[in-house]
Amino acid sequence: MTVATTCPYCGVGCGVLARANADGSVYVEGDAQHHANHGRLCVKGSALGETVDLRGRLLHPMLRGPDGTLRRTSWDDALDRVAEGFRRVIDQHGPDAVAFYVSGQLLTEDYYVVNKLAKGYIGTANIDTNSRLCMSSAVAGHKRAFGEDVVPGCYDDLEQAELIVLVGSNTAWCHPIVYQRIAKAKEGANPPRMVVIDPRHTATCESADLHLPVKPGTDVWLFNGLLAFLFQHGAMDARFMEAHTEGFAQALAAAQKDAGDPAEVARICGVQQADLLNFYRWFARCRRTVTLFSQGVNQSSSGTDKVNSIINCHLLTGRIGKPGMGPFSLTGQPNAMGGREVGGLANMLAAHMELENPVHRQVVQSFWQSPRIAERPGLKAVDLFEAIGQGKVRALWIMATNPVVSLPDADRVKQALARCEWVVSSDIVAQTDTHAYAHALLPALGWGEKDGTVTNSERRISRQRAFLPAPGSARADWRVVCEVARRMGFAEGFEFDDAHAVFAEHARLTAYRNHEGREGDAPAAHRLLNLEGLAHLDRHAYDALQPVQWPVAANGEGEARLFASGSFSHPGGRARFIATPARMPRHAADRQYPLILNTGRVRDQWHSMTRTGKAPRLTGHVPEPFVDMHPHDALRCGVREGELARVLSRWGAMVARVKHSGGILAGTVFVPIHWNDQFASDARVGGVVNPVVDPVSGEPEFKHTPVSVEPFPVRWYGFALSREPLMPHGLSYWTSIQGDHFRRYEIAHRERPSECSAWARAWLGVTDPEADWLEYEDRSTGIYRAAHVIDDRIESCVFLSSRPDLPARHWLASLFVQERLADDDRMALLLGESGGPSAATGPTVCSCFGVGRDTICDAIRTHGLETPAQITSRLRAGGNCGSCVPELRQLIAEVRAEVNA
Ligand SMILES: Nc1nc2c(c(=O)[nH]1)N[C@H]1C(S)=C(S)[C@@H](COP(=O)(O)OP(=O)(O)OC[C@H]3O[C@@H](n4cnc5c(=O)[nH]c(N)nc54)[C@H](O)[C@@H]3O)O[C@H]1N2
Ligand SMILES: Nc1nc2c(c(=O)[nH]1)N[C@H]1C(S)=C(S)[C@@H](COP(=O)(O)OP(=O)(O)OC[C@H]3O[C@@H](n4cnc5c(=O)[nH]c(N)nc54)[C@H](O)[C@@H]3O)O[C@H]1N2
Ligand code: SF4
Ligand SMILES: [Mo]
Repeated sequence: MTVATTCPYCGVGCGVLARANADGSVYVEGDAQHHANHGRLCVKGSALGETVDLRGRLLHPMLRGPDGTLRRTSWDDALDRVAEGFRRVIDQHGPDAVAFYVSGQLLTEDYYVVNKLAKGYIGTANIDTNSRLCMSSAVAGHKRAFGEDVVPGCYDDLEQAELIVLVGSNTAWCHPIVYQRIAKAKEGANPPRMVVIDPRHTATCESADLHLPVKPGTDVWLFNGLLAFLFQHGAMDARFMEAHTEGFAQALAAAQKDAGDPAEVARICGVQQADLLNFYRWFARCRRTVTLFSQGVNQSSSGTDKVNSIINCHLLTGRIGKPGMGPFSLTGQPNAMGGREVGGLANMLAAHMELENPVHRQVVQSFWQSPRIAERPGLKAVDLFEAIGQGKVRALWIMATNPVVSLPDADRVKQALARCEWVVSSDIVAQTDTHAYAHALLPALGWGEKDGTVTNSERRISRQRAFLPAPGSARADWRVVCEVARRMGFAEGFEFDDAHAVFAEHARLTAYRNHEGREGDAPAAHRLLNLEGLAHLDRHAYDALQPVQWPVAANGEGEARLFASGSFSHPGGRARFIATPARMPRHAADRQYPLILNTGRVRDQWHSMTRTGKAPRLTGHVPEPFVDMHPHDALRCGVREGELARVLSRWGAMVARVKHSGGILAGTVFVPIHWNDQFASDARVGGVVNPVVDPVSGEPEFKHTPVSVEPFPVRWYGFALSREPLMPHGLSYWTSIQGDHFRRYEIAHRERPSECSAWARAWLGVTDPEADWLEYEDRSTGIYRAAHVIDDRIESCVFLSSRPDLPARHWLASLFVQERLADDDRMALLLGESGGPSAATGPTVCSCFGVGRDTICDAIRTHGLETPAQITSRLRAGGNCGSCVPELRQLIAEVRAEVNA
């Protein structure tokens, strides 16, 4: 049966139609009825079917025994032990000695019950989430400006805008369907202008009319400068400001102080003054302007000020809540928004009520009928792990997040967890870097198995529905929380039969005494988050729920845009300008650490790769961890493209392959966040990142750490492809990559094995002297090649060289899908090159059809192709999900430049 569900990756929140086929495969396609995507899916969404198999899944509860190993146990035992662990710590050290660290990848129902358990029953607000690392600056900025955490606009605004500004957002790779909507609008009758503000030249810049490569961390200058410019040029909406805002004088004074002179702003931001003024003029002129922002804004020691400096410009021009305009925070995770709605952050209560507000506390407690209510804010993520390290927090339940990978100063996180008395992790996979420190593992239902709701960037609540059976003894996270709550003696509050019952309670709380706890009697004196129209859904209606944007009125209608009437959630109903004095990032580059480390995402991987790392279709685009640097810096550091380098900071170090994308500013380097100890020897960038946080939101400064880069000396390079997993441990460098019918290992080592043959046989596990073993060695050039063949089918192969220039992996990979090796293939294996025409395809660009860079460039050259559509019609590349279209555009430009040169 085909079900309509929602993609579990990014906050675009695309609708997916999914079905389990009789042969065990899973079919997915975009849901044409879903408003977020109208039938489209990006490459990650399209590959969802390849990620739901049970390889690597955590299927049963596990407890760590006295000998330190994890052993399977029954749910009863595990739940008793988890409850006992928390109870013991609370009895001895009080409620604030326990904590929950949860995730924007939980469903709203999961989030609701765990927040209720912590704040209403245990009585601690020590529940924080990975959304602290992601959205908390946006939340704080919204609250300061609007009085409530509200994204005012909707995706339709993108199609109605005249100007789209993307700040600190690699939308093409991280919110691909939003990007495709913008790209499509740009091909329409009234194409919007598009400006990208990002220190890197990313795929997102391919459709941009203007790219401002700002110096990292300088956005507040840029937007303060814009505010001053708009004021100076009379571009404000005085009536709107007068009637609906306050605080302008202070904000303007701060802006003029730092950024009154565009020449000075251009200098500080490191951009051409003419470009800066173009942007300012376009902004001044285009009433229908949407400013989208993401982690280049939020993940900064001035993240909240960055957000407000953007919103200030929208308030000045009255561009908010109306079609085609508004500040637009792009949500990272699929349900970061839902988590914010239920209050799953250490400084919130529930249903957009405030922890510090005594009326709100009373409202929530009386609704819950709970024995207590947390009275003061709990610890935010970075502080929480600090407190764990100090022994102040002694029991921790981690849910759907991988803090050893994703927190800053992540080696300290390891130390903290190692000290913690009682660490529980609920996850869907058995092995993660975090699980090495857990005492109990609880198997959760994953996407396709679980059932509930999520809210996307435009406030749209959609159902995730199950279409797969629960594997092993995995259970829904909310159910596990309720079981533990019951065992801790809190039965009454957690008697839910199904996800629907949880959702209904959450919806009722949003509507409950909604007008209380706000000063004044203006129409704004209520919480906008109100799901009144969903509070009385029966089970059937919940199952049939169509995607709807909150607030949801009693008649079930949602609202596309908020604040259109100019009435905001602050007492008195006015929006607030916030004075945002510009500040440089906390740690500056110095002689020892002269480069600035920027971190972020690549197109085809999701965070710590527990799901996307399984899909061969997704691993070809960027197979290995890399450090992207400017050739000048590489020269200075003594490292070369394709070789390995160590990236070091005051906090830690990691190793990755040097890359010159051409899109990076001198003085900065970029490292992706995805690789960790499950996939590489030493590529966890979180260990290098400084633990600086924004003073208002507590969000870490992930985009700005001073580092140095140095060669990682090795004597030989190599790779292996093997049908069976190999153990690469012990090698100086390795990355493990899932291929189609094989695993690939990129390796390097300090010492060359004295006997390559013996070493290779041992590593590939070929002990039988009679085995069909092909090998070739050239000692003068340090080249060694070997392959193991079983029944004429390739089983594994290994290639070593003293230089990183090894044969193309793509044609070797193709041998693994063949049933029989031809004689030519045997010869080619030993020669290290394919005889056939399909030889070098280059790294994957189009993951859907597996089309490589070299193939595409050849076609562009040979056939004089000029548009992505022409490439698609020749090679199919770009014709499915469209995620690679920005890169196709880039390749066309590159080939053209090459031809013109
Ligand atoms: N493929 C993929 N997509 C994802 C995810 C994923 O893991 N993989 N994760 C999802 C999640 S949770 C999130 S939060 C989003 C993140 O989505 P994005 O925020 O778009 O992604 P990032 O790569 O973290 O960073 C965005 C950009 O900020 C830029 N930047 C760095 N410093 C500055 C600065 O000082 N000023 C400005 N203006 N820009 C700066 C970086 O160069 C980078 O290109 O992606 C979501 N989508
Ligand atoms: N250096 C640096 N660090 C960063 C960032 C950055 O830009 N730079 N970005 C930050 C941001 S924005 C984010 S959002 C974080 C993300 O960082 P994390 O949250 O640590 O990353 P994930 O790999 O998504 O972790 C999700 C975990 O939940 C598991 N899981 C999946 N589905 C379920 C489920 O239904 N139930 C349960 N219980 N578990 C499940 C997965 O297997 C995985 O182990 O990283 C942050 N860290
Ligand atoms: S844009 Fe891609 S990852 Fe994001 S929700 Fe849509 S299909 Fe999923
Ligand atoms: Mo995120």
